[in-house]
Amino acid sequence: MSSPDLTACDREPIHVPGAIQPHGLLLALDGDQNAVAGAGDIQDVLGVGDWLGKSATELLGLEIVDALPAASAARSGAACIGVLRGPSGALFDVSAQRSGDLTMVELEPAGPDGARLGVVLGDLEAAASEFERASTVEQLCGFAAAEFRRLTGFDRVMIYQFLDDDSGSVVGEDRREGLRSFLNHRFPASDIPRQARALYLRNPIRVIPDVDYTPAPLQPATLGGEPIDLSDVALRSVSPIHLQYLRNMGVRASASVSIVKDGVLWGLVACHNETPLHIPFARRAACRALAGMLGRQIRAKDESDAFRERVRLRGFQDDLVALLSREGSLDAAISNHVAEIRRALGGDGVAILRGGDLLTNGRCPAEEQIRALAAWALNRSADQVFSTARLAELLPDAAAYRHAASGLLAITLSLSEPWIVMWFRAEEIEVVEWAGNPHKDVAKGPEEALTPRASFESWRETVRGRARRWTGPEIEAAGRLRAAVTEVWQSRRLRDLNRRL
Ligand code: BLA
Repeated sequence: MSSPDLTACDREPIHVPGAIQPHGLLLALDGDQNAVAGAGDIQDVLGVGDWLGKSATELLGLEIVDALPAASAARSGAACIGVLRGPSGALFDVSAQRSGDLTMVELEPAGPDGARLGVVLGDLEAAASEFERASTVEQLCGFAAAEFRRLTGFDRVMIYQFLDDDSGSVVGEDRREGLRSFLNHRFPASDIPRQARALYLRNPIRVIPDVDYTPAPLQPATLGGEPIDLSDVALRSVSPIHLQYLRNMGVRASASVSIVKDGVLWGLVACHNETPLHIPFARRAACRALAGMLGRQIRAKDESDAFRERVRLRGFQDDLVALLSREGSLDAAISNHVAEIRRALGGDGVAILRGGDLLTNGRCPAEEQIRALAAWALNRSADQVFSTARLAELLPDAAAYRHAASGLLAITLSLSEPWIVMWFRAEEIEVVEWAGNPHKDVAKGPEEALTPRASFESWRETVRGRARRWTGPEIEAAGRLRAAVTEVWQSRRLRDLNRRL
């Protein structure tokens, strides 16, 4: 898909679709609690004709209206404020929240007994305690898929993690027997455009009980000339492109819950069903809570991994600095311990260039390639550690030696001499299994409309020119190593100077 198409995807104003999904109804109340807009089958569900302009008391009854202020004050998202029995006897969960000057009231079919609070809380507690048993993020995501599936009853639940380039990978999955697996499959960034990701950070759960719905238009469509913002409305009508995407995938109902880590959208719990399926309010609230716990567990696991790695690197580094300080001359110390310097940061190779002298250890590019690379890297690593796991993308000449150095970590010790240390990581050819060829389906529908891709068949791509990533603790350790060597070097110079005086 070419880039103009992608930006067109990013521009679709999904927060103002002008309609809701028809399984519930929406009333927008003004400051005087009069209905100024609405959508859905209001007349039949509430048994009131001509509802526009009527007061919330007339439409919803006193009990609901009394609970409205509490909902407006709720700290996050919509609050369930009661159950309403329509003229036909059907029960509806009523939820409300503030949106600018308006109060948005939503009614949707109340769940069966399984959705009652006590049952839901029990399920939530059981799910959360399961999380505690996981020792790695990978295991945690596997457990999470199973627990979300238990909680929602969907055919398939996936834990979908966003990667650096906004593509994503399925890192956990639980599915009904007989369904194909998407585990470890990659999906391109364009499947979930930027404004959708921004909205999902703000509004953590979305449900589409039936992708084949007919949208129920808002009446009126605008207020004071502005379209009505449905960002936080659960019934918000969904982008038609995304509905087609789900149909192409064979999905009839879907839900997705945001996984937020440190204020950033880490991933989504993506749920699919082959037949229509609605998750009532209480169960959605439980999903939100469980996704919050999942985000915190992922952070805790990441932090403890990083802590362990820092301790390991510190050990290496302390040994190294002790070795360097013990020897008489720093140059001799460095040349005697190049292998230790390489290993300290997990390089497959290392090159140290000082003045014109070059020392290497392990798997390195050819000498003239190292010298050219050093000239390129010197300024880039002058003030801070330079690191990349995709060198040839920044320096096309490096493609010639990508087998030895697709990854580069560099520190400059002196610009004037010059003096630079470069750690290399070899290319690791990665076979990415995409759910459908992301390069092929540029399909445009009739009248140039954007369409999602039609096939989700596994498609393998071999990705070259990439190395194992340098971790945060490794990059920090390189910075500390630079400081330590500079310090040893300066104290030597001072000592030599004192001797000469
Ligand atoms: C939204 N796309 C989404 C959402 C998901 C995906 C999870 C969130 C909405 C939801 O809850 O269903 C994609 N679903 C996936 C992926 C997996 C999955 C990757 O299960 C993998 C496991 N989509 C396209 C193209 C465009 C596009 C080409 O394929 C744009 C031209 C758009 N996707 C698109 C839009 C939304 C979306 C606009 C927002 C839908 C909305 O919230 O209104």
